[in-house]
Amino acid sequence: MPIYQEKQLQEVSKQFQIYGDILYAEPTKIGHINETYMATYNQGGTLVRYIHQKINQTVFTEPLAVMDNLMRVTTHLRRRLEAEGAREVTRKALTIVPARDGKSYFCNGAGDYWRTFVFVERAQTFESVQTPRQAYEAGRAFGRFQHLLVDLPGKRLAETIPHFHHTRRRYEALLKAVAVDQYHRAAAAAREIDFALKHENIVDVLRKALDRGEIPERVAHNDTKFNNVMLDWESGEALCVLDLDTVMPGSVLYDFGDMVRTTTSPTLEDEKDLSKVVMQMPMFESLAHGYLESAAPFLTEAERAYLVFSGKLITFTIGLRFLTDFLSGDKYFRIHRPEHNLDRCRTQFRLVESIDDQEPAMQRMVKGLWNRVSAEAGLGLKKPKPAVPSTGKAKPGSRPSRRKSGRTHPARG
Ligand code: GN1
Ligand code: MG
Repeated sequence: MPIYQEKQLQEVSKQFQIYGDILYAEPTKIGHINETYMATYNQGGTLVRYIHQKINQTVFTEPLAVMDNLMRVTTHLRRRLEAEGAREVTRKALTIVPARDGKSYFCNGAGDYWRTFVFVERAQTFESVQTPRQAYEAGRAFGRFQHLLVDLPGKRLAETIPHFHHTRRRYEALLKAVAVDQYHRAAAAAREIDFALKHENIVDVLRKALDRGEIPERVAHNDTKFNNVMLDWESGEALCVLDLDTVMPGSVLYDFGDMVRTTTSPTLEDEKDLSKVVMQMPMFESLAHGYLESAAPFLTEAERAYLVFSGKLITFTIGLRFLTDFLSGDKYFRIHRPEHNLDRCRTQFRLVESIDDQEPAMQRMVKGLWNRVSAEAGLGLKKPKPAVPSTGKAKPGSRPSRRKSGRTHPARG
């Protein structure tokens, strides 16, 4: 990871409308793509923190489009929250600090694009889910995010990474990497390649449903990893979601799928002991419960029908991407050890198997939860009756307590 010299970062920091003297800046290890620093300033005797981030232009080739999307999305979120009378809005939607010239970014002489965010204090992110309550909060946070953006005004958002969740294209990219085998790694990944080939039958399902209009295109986050959710130290509640560079037209199912991938297994994304990788039903139940509660106002019956499948497909798709990157010399995802991307791929594929094994039970769970959530919404908020008829027994989903406090570790930015 090319770490910026502190002196250079100090120069960058001066370009933003921050009223204080920078004391120090530390790189944060979160995320595989951008370069992120948490900087501490002395502002009139009080320490305040900001995030400075350099956009990875190999991945985001149109940084201006990224920043334009980001401004539109964060402005809209803030307006909607203010209209609701929300408190602590700067903890609930990312706030972009303008550059000295009023732009949302600073571009230096080398052509690097930097942006600055207000640091959300007394909150933190986690790499893996510790409790069902956290899974519930993640589901609720992203469902709410999607809901707040349903009426985003203006033209269609830019596609910051075209065909981002286009599984067929990801699959073709893998085939190409296998054929070229530039780094002579295909032999080491023979089992994983075989797994990918055996699952070709799932690659087109969501794409086709979108193409025939069965499910709508919507503004989606597209990178709903659990570590992109900020949880309040005290209440454990989700405050806001981070990492908005891939917010663009897509499907809410891409988001739900990536939540299943990152909240239901107790393991990290690169766990080496595959026996520990498992889709845990209580986590899925809480995740789906939180999500359905906040997405109920807009989610269609067809979207609900694909929720479980999306978990399998997106996990598979990210697995394809890790595998392709491994075969292609680890050019895309930052790695911290040899074969890191292969380990990540193995974890994804193991999780795909685990979801596969439990798919019918997960489907029943979603149906039961929906019956409950929509009935509650119908009683309390006078929502329309659910489109899905009540079938069988509704599972008694454990609605996690909203009171239980979260862990109180220092935030890492
Ligand atoms: C990347 O940088 P990070 O960790 O937020 C990637 C996601 C992957 C994820 C896998 C722009 O996200 O699509 O799911 O790694 N983001 C981009 O951990 O490619
Ligand atoms: Mg990201």
